[in-house]
Amino acid sequence: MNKVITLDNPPVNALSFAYSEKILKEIEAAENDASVTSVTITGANGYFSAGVDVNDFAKEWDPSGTTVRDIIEAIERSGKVYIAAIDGVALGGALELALACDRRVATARSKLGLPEIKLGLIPGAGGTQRLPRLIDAQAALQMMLKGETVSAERALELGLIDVIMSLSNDPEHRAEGAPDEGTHTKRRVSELKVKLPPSTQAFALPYVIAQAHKTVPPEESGGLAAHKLIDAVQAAFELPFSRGLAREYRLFDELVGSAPSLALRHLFFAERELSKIPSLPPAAPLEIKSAGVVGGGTMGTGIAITFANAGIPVTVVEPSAEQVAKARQTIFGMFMHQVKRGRLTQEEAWKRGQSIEFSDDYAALGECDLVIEAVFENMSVKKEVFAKLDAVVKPGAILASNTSTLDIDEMASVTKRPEQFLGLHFFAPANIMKLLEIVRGKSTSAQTLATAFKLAKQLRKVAVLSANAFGFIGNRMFFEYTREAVALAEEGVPPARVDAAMKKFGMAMGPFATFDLSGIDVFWHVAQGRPDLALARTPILDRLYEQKRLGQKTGKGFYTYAEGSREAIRDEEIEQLFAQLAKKAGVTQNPDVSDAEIAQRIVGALIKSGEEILRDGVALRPGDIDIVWIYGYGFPPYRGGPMFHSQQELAHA
Ligand code: T1G
Repeated sequence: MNKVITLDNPPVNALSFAYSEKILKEIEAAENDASVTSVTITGANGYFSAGVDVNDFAKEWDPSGTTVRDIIEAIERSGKVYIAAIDGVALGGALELALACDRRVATARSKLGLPEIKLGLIPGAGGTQRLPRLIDAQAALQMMLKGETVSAERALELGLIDVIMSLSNDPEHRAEGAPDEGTHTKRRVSELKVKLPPSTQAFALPYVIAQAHKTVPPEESGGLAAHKLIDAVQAAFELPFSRGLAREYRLFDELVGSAPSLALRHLFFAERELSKIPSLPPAAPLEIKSAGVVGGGTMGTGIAITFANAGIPVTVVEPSAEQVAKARQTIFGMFMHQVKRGRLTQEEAWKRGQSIEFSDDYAALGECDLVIEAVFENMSVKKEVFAKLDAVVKPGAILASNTSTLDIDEMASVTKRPEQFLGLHFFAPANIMKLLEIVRGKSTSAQTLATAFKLAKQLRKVAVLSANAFGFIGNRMFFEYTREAVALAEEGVPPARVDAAMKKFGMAMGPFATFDLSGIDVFWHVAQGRPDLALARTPILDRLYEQKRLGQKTGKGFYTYAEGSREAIRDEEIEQLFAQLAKKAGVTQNPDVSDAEIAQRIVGALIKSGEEILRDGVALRPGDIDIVWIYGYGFPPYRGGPMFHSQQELAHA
């Protein structure tokens, strides 16, 4: 008889210590029941399982406790046949459990993966030893190094599952229809040989391993788990299964308490907290079936493509036929670029392009469910746009501004729908960057906010709520971050050295290179409007603006750029300009400051600004600020974000 064991621990059937205990008991019961010849393990709630409960890692580990490892060892010891019947996601420890079974069947919608590296871990329940035995070892290593999830179709191609089949919606009936071929034979993956790609001879393994280590970042720069993963897979190549498993367990246990894993687990939960807004009354989100964008510049076109990529028809409005034609050209150019890069098929690009309408008449936006303004960063221009929009757009529609700094309430004041008004601050390039700041005005309704968070998921954005305050969360902190960088340059530290120190700290890009990418004029205009900003009081911006050194767009900024190149070339003229300005201002020179001190000062300014933002209630939680800086400003994830980083620094001080 076949016994069905159903993983049923809502919401995602996570294999917590406590729940693993329950499942182990069910397996022991099946083992002790002679009438049971085979066992089908499946999942309820639309999931197989999301793997081990990540919350448990924060708990003190009780060695006598039960984990998924114990369940797997029981299956491995068993003489009965185990079938994993997968419907939905099977991730981490859950896929490792399935790998310990003799058969794996899955529905077409299933997704399978070992994403532990995204938590700064490695598979720690046999995955690094069984996966390279079941599928091509190189493919197995890449799958775990990227932490990628594969579709059922790809899993079948790889040999990760035996068959794709429809399964009864009722887990209890999932044994029926399982392939009876070999139903009666154990087929332990642990007994299989590691599957070397036909092109790789055994003597080449050390080279394969050495190459793999070269493809991942250094341990101190976020590569710790990756190097340990390669070590674990090397053990699969070189050692018998049980010794390889012991090596994996040791490497895994070394990572659980590691700083990068603590940081990445913090971000995992911080990201899932974002849409939980305390004190916000529950409200049913509206459906956004059509959208409009006013402004076809860099931001407007990126936003339009973001909606098209999500399958939401969008209309772009520009004031003249010439500007409409330019916006159309920009958008089709961006789609063609995606096709050239192989990220989109010609046909898909065409289809998405067709879902974008263009007009020079606001009336074309009349029936949109949402309209986003993305025009020049000037209050009176924006108010003019919203006054016109409020008159033509249907009453129930939501109006939003893509402003990156300006007062949302002042804009809403020119409309009759302040409760359906908010900020939706996208980051350039809007169709690439995952971050979206949702800015709540003083009258923005709970329904409008709920609609914005739901829309963000549709647009595959990570949305963070900000109160309506200058620069919201990200930019307010960025102005303090860059101010400290400028201060260091005024003290005689070349901008190139400041940037190099910040990249060494793990930032994707240094502050001065970011200035040049975003455009010096953007900061100059903001500074004109906010003389209270410390950055506004540094004379360097005025001098660069006067000299038309606006960054990459003019080939000169804090760096020089060769024609058509984005490569930043050190420019001593800038260092001399800083020296002149510093001399005039009587700034004490301190050129020999260390890289670590540079990073500490700049990140220190960031953290201080973050603390002020929390004090002022602009951000809800430190984790929200961390997510903004990870997804919007290239802060290194293995440090967990500026606020988590500061906590860790304090904890270890
Ligand atoms: N542990 C604990 N809670 C989890 C969880 C997990 N593994 N996965 C999800 N949740 C919670 C999440 O916090 C949220 O809670 C709710 O479930 C819904 O999640 C030995 C050690 C499964 C694809 O890395 O990728 O196994 O906010 O909002 O968009 O090798 O969650 O509602 O309170 O994300 O539908 C490896 C992580 C673990 C998978 C579902 N597994 N999860 O996405 O919903 S390490 C993972 C996900 C491991 C072994 C090692 C996604 C999802 P709340 P959600 P979703």
